[in-house]
Amino acid sequence: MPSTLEEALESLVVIFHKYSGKEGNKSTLSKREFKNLMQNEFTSEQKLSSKDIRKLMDELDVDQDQELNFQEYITFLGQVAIFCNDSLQAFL
Ligand SMILES: [Ca+2]
Ligand SMILES: [Ca+2]
Repeated sequence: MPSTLEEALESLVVIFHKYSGKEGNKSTLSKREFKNLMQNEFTSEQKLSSKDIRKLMDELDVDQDQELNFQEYITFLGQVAIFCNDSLQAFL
């Protein structure tokens, strides 16, 4: 039986492909795919505007090919995880 961490990692991969396979290159996220992912998978009250999402995508697109590959996506999730950890520390 997979551990909680293994399940979480699998989810990161599955969610990436759920969106990356919608159009164009099946193994990268286009701007539209990334926007859909952000809007559907991040449910915090503070929704990012389309403009914010575009800006974020530009920052994350290290090789500037206008798509997010898995490496760029996971770097982003790493940053989100660090942010969550910092927020959590404030309550400990
Ligand atoms: Ca794609
Ligand atoms: Ca890229």
